[in-house]
Amino acid sequence: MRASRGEKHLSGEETLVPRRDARRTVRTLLSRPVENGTESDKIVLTRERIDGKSVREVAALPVRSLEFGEVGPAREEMRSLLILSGVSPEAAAKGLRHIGRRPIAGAAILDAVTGDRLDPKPSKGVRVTRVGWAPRARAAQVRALAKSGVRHHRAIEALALASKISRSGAVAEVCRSDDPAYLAGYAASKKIGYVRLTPVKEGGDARGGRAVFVKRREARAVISFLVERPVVVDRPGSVGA
Ligand code: PML
Ligand code: MG
Repeated sequence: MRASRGEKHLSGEETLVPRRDARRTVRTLLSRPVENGTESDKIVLTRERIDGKSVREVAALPVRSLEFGEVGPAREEMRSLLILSGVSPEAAAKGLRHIGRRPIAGAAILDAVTGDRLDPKPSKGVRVTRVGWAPRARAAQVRALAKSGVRHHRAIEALALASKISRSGAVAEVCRSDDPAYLAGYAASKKIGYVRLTPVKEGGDARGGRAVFVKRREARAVISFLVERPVVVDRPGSVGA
């Protein structure tokens, strides 16, 4: 689902569900832009049937949440986590700048060494599609997150996306919400898992985005995995401090 107003991207969401849940899911997705308090003048929803045999099943990344008193130290920790995952300091800085700009519909693909943009349409980015939770795993993950005080649907959706992205061959990923009222963001990779950080922006700021860092020679393969490969998250990730 993509919601926009004029040329401006407002919100988007993907999911992959068993056929019997398709109708209900369509209704939920169509209600999101209203829920976010944004007024879209166009919503595009694509429903697509996927061949079950092509689906890859993965476990969710383990989750940790870090709370900071201010934005500065939270962003500094985000930067360190990217570097720990194998991103160069220069590329990490470019990624953090990207997620502080006006949102685009998809993720920016960045060279993990130079920080150069590698995706073919920089004004759009790459939309990570064909990913969703197996219903039982989702319910278990929702319970585990709730126990640690995380209740927003953004967290569960972002965790599915990050779990797919971490299996794409990408080095790491960083994300900040474009919802002006949602102040959490995360850094993720196979090495560090899914690390939520709060606050990564000041309230009222509608800038945000997602940057995926890759080895330059693998960019094409990563992009095709992100867009095409159906992935179901069928096991919840551990939730720690
Ligand atoms: C979004 O949906 O706008 C991105 C959310 C990023 C943070 C999710 C979380 O709370 O873990
Ligand atoms: Mg969004």
